[in-house]
Amino acid sequence: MSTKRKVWVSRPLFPDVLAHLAEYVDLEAETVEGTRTPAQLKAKLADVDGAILGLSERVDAGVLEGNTRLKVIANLGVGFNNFDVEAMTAAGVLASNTPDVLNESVADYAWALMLAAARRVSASERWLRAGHWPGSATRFDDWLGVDVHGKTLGILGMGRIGQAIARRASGFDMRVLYHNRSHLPEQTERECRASWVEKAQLLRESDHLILVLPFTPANRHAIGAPELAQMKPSAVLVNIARGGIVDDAALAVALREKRLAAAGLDVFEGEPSVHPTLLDLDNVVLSPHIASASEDTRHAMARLAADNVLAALGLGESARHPPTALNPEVMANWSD
Ligand code: 8YV
Repeated sequence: MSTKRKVWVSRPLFPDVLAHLAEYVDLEAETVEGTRTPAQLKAKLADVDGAILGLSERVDAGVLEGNTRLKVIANLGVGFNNFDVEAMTAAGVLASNTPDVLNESVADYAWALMLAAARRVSASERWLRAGHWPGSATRFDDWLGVDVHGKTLGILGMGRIGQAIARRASGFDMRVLYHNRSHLPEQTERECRASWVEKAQLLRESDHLILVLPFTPANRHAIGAPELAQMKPSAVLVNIARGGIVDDAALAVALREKRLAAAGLDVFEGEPSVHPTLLDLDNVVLSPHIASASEDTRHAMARLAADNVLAALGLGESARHPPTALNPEVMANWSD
């Protein structure tokens, strides 16, 4: 019988990362994407020392109940609203996420959505692909979007990703406003060329508003009908944070009624389902939660998740020092 620790990876992961894990542990890695019921997840976790999970897997007290073997679960994402960290701590399970390695790629993608939504990239491409161009020259006054350069960029949630988004704005000669619970240090504000404003002012003055908030119960529907009503009808809204931060039904109505020019959405309430009205509208660019999906960044996220698992199990280069643990204090109570 193997004396190696057992690790389960709940979704297909890069072969090099799996090979690295397999040097140290007895590895069971899923080869197809799939969702599991809480009971199935509970049964899987009962049988392993460590696991790497994705955002669609919710870890709470129920899933961990009676589990005396599990030591660590690494999340493949910086956001960890799928983890009840308190329950994990109570169960003696170390939790980790993947901060920082994705900041720049997610910031790039926020810009991609903002530019695509503002300049109607997706809608015009759909029109072209549908064969409408030949025989109907584009009119001079067709396909008019809104400019990005020289406008006011608003950022709601100014953590490390928000700051990376802000830094890109100087090349576009934009004014940058942000709202956050706390002000950034002056030095960081200077580097980002960003000024703190109240949320109401941010909503009123932003030509482009990018949401980068973590999902917490307090942030649910941080942008709903009342907030949308305060925005300029020419504004563009971008959500790369989490589904549920925007009231998608209210957004769909605002976009349909042209009370908002356009939106770029990478995350959705109840994803992978998308509000049907959003699917029908031409003034919204939609993508399937891929803001961090560059080759380099997804690799870095997977490696970081693997490093956390190995380290928590006392293996690999940083044994016992998981690099991005959310509750490192649990390790003090481990007997092995
Ligand atoms: C996802 C994300 O992890 O890091 C996060 O919080 O939302 C993304 O990077 C990734 O898209 C896999 O679902």
